[in-house]
Amino acid sequence: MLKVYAMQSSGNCYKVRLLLAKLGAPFELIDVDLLRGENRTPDFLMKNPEGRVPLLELPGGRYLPESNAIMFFLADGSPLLPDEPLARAEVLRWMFFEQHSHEPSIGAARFWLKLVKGGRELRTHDIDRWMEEGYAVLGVMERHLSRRPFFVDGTLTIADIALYAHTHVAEEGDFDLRTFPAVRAWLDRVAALPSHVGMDWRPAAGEQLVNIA
Ligand SMILES: N[C@@H](CCC(=O)N[C@@H](CS)C(=O)NCC(=O)O)C(=O)O
Repeated sequence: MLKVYAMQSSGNCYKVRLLLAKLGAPFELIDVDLLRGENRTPDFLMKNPEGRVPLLELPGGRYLPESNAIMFFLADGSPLLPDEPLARAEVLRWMFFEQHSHEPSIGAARFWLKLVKGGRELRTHDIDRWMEEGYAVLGVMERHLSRRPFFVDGTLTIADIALYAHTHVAEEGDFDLRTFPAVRAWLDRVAALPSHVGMDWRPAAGEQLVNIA
């Protein structure tokens, strides 16, 4: 069975759980407590030299880190990752955007302002930059989504899942989404699709997942 090493409140880890719920793939979830340094033990660093979650363990003992690489691997062959080369490249385009621009501003703000005790004081010097870059990112998403329902090909793909994970909790990082109606409508659209699960969701032991993808 697939194993996913993760922290429940991490947006990057949520991407993988949401995708696996949609694929109906059974998996074992292994909690890694970053605040207690469980990601920096010699054993964990053997699995992922970067010491980060999420991390996928495949049967046979191979490991794959990086949330978007994990999704690209798991979604292959499903409707969540198109076969057509240009559509596939567009999915990658938005996943690179997510990692290069979105996660370092919107994801980082939530991590430090919501999840880390005393994070606001520790990272005061970063807040203005996160806000400037994060609102620019939301503007890009708003322009794109004002003319289409999803990021690529008019249908849900892993590009949407990558961007949804941190955007739906952007307010926990002090972002105000009121002036981004197309982004808000897209968030509602994604959450209304079958087999959607929230960030709190974890597979119960023996739970039967239904493949809708
Ligand atoms: N680009 C990576 C980022 C992974 C990442 O930064 N994970 C955080 C949790 S959200 C982590 O493990 N931080 C612990 C550390 O860097 O020591 C991904 O998308 O998976």
